[in-house]
Amino acid sequence: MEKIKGLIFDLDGVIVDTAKYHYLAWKALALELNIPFTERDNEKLKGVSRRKSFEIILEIGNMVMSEEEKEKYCTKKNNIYLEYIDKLKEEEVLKGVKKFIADAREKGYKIALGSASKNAGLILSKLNLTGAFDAVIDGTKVEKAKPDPEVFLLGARALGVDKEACIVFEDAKAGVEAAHNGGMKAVGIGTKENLPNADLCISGLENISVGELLKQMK
Ligand code: B16
Ligand code: MG
Repeated sequence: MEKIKGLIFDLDGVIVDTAKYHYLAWKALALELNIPFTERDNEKLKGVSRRKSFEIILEIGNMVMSEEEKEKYCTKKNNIYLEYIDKLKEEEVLKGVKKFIADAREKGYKIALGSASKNAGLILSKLNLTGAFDAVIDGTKVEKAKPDPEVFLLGARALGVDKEACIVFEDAKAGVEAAHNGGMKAVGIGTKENLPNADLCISGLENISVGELLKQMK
């Protein structure tokens, strides 16, 4: 493995558990549309863009909608989601994340965010994490959704690091695939069962250093 110089982190499920707020917002919308939508269905939306998420929900309900209507509902969902994000607290940063990133940065690694969310900037600022990243690539900067590697390739470029010298931290299957499609290794945050293709799976960033992690990946 080439010497790793850049670390690229997904947001939802890696830095903070915003999936529960996405769920509550989609659930409210699904209820309005009379579509049965469970927490299990919500798993399918992880790492997936807002529009694609809504299309998956419409599929569950066997519903068809015009592009214009879809847009209207996506905006509605986002407004509900933003009410939750408004109340987001710094304490909600997942355990070990701040220390892991600060230590890695001190050791000279470049740090980027690679998220599908168009709200990533707002979320980072709510969590007091804006300054922790050398580059932030989010849903406002990409055209193609994961598993396309665009978000991570732009991340590597923004860090000024070769893509082969970057590793990605991801909690979603589509994200692991996106990393691999970009020629990068992926650390799965979760279980091997849920992320069978990840190069290494860990439960979270607590109690592990970047050095230890890279050793385990060899
Ligand atoms: P927004 P990630 C993703 O974030 C979420 O996992 C996914 O559920 C959400 O639909 C997507 O962001 C878009 O979010 O509606 O805020 O633009 O995991 O790529 O950090
Ligand atoms: Mg995620």
